[in-house]
Amino acid sequence: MSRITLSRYLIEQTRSQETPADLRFLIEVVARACKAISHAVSKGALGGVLGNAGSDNVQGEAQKKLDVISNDILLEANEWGGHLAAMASEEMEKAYQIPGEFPKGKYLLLFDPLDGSSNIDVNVSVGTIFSVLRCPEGIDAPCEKAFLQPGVEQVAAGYAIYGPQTMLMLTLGHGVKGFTLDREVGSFVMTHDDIRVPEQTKEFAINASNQRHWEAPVKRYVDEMLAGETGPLGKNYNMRWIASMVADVHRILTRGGIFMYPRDAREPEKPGKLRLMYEANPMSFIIEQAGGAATNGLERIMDLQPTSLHERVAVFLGSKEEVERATRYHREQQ
Ligand code: AHM
Ligand code: MG
Repeated sequence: MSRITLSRYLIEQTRSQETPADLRFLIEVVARACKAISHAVSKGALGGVLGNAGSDNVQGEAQKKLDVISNDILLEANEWGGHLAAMASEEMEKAYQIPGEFPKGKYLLLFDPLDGSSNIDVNVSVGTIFSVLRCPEGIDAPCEKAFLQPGVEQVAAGYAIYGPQTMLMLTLGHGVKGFTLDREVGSFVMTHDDIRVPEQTKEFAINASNQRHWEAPVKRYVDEMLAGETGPLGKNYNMRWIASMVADVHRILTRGGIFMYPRDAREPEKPGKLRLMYEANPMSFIIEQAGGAATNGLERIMDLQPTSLHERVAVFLGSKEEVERATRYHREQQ
């Protein structure tokens, strides 16, 4: 059987008129940038790319050299093609305007250029997460306000994972497709058609070192899972925590599970660690398109109205039954 590359998949999507040509081009450009990031990541110490860049991002986190390199790769790849109105990134405080010499398009691109960056220097999987929105009409220089659309407005989302293999997982709103990078040929090839998250699971992911800071519903849920088959859930659960959301979500897409990064008492003013617009929303879109669910403990993440570009949110996503249980425990607590 002939191989279906990402390009062929996108062209066929355009032919069936489900994907406009400029959106197809946008995804191809993002995929090309992800190949370049994969290449940079894989060089490691040989390429002199490990370690800190010596700067902080808008959230006050120390930027790694590869955070900055990945951000630059995505900006440079996407600024000239005429498909974007503006970009926003975890690594930039404000929206990035398309330079005046280039034409502008109708989409907004948001990304976390290198997610899981605490894992870079220890050679553990990291990734790129992206989300695509339409730019509201009549806006010439889209500022933060243009981006503040709920996740249900996303027209595409995906992530690249740089692990033992480099893969690109993509949704255009009708299911999730997985592509593996064939390094010899240089193209992404479809290897996972119609990915589905199993509805039930016996595996959960949470940073358990924060246990003393958790709210009561999370403590209850995790205690019940830890109680094993003689406990109220009647199952022996396994736990995994990679500390790269991309890698944890990828495992859940592949074999099920629930991922949790709850609000906790460390920083009461922040509703969680992860960012709504370029982490939680795209991952929620992918998980929902694969038959899973994603909430902030009370509401569907993709229904939340963002109030700022770098806003944080609590995240419970993955296998439907487990996300529903975690959400129910939060609602009962209200
Ligand atoms: P980053 O975008 O700065 O890399 O931070 C997000 C990461 C997620 O990938 C991961 O789920 C989480 O932070 C890990 O947090 P912790 O360090 O508490 O384990
Ligand atoms: Mg991240």
